Amino acid sequence: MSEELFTGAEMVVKALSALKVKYIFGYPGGSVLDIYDAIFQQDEIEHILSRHEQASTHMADGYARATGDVGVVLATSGPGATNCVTGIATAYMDSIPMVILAGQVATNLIGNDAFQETDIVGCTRPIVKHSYNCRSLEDIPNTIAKAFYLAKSGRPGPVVVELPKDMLIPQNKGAFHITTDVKMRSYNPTVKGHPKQIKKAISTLITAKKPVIYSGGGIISANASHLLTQLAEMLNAPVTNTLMGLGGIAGTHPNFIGMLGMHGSVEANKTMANADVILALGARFDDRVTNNVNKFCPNAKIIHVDVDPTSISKTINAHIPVVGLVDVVLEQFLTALATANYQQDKSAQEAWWQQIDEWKTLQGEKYTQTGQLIKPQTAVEAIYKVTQGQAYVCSDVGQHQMFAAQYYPFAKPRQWINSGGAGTMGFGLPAAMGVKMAFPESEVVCITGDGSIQMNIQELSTCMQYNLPIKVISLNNRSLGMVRQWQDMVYGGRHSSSYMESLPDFIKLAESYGHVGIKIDNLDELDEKLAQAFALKDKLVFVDIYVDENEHVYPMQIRHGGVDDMWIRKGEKA
Ligand SMILES: Cc1ncc(C[n+]2csc(CCOP(=O)(O)OP(=O)(O)O)c2C)c(N)n1
Repeated sequence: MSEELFTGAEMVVKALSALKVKYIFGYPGGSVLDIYDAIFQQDEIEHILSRHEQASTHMADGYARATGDVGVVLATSGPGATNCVTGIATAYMDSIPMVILAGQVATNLIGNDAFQETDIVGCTRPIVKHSYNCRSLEDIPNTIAKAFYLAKSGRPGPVVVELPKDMLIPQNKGAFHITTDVKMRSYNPTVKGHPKQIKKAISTLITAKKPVIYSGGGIISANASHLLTQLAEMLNAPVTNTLMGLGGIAGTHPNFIGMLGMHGSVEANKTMANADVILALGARFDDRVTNNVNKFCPNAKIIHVDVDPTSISKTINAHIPVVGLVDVVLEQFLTALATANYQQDKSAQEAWWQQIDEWKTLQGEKYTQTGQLIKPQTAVEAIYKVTQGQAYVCSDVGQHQMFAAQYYPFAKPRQWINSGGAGTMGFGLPAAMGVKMAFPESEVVCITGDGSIQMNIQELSTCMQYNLPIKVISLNNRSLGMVRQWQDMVYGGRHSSSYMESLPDFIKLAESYGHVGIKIDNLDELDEKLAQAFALKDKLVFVDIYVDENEHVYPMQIRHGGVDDMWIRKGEKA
């Protein structure tokens, strides 16, 4: 009996099915119409039609961040593919597993400046983990399987697969073979930490007098939160999380001392600056954490655990590098501790915690709410209350993002979804849509700003089509608040292009897409109207909260200073 033959387009869909894909986020166009036709003729995979390819990438990204699975994007050649670039860069910066299937003109036209021809592999080369040009029909299934494997394994990241039109058309057919259990000789990320390094790390940790655990997004992507929490409790060590690592340990856990870095807590940054041992777990010492690298934590011995060896000692020299998957290395640490006969210096520990508690009081009252004009921090605390701390919180980029990070203590990993590395405005709404697709029964909130929301507001239409009852909450300060804050603090208050002198009526806009809009502009109605919004379980509600436009995000590291050189209030340093 002869083997059944398939078109390349059918193979794409069959491969995705074999890889257990549920959703493709995309937008059609000439070069990928055969794939759309193949999608139409099956019902295992659902295609989600965005209104802009950038949004498709953020949806796939949000889906990947919430589930840990690979997010899948499909775009046509040329402008469809280039519209994905910002989303690919966003995923790359935060190590998010994503596969982007990009159409391409037929192979005989490549290089001819053909209609909708862009070298998308070339365009995205610096912002992908890897990319593939499919040049043979039979290669399609295994190329896609490899792309998935690369996207998810080791340090995750986006992988582009370019599919020329002639590989997809009905005239060309081939046999379908796929190996989903991929092994690659040329790519073998280190899994286990080297036993000698584990031993060194453990003896350094148990003799530390002023230890701190600094953990990042790697803890979230490795599903290692429970191990981190266990280690912190065993060592009785304080834990600080990066913006990407929030939720890695519960925000209410007694060992958690807050976020560190540019807008980190006073106690977290002071603890880092004065520590004798820093255990960095799945974090990369980026500039939003370190401030001036030459002044960074001069007295600390640094243990750095990361699956990506190029991240170790990239900006800050590690005394004890440990290459391996952070969950596996944490298991190794815990086993070593369980079998080691050790005694920690209890009085040193007590003194260290006492010192940290004193630093906690430094910032005192974090903000003051007076009168009816709502402070953005008050709004975030009200959102925390009404969602009982259980919602998935997606954010855009700006002051609202930092207020959300500071005032919504995240109970669990993957609950906080934001663009940390790239800082992509326009990320919040589509990312929230991806999360809602993954967890339709969960409350999903998008905390946004009046600037950011306008960068992908067209997706309100997609939310209607797919019935995604997200709560979009805009902390509306009538300005690009974070830009204005920098202009206040660094540019003598010269507000160059940080005010949008015309804003839409967001309530009417939401209504025009078929959703509900609620405006809140005084404190007395904040809790009640938020409760009304969240009671509308089956509706997308756009809540437009008028907040104090003069508020700044504090604490804030002082530029070029050490990690703990901070403004704690307007005009006051820690
Ligand atoms: C795509 C993109 N363009 C520009 C910026 C620079 N930027 C960072 S924060 C910000 C202001 C954001 O304003 P808004 O969304 O209203 O939030 P707010 O700071 O007022 O809370 C800008 C312009 C960015 N991060 N992303």
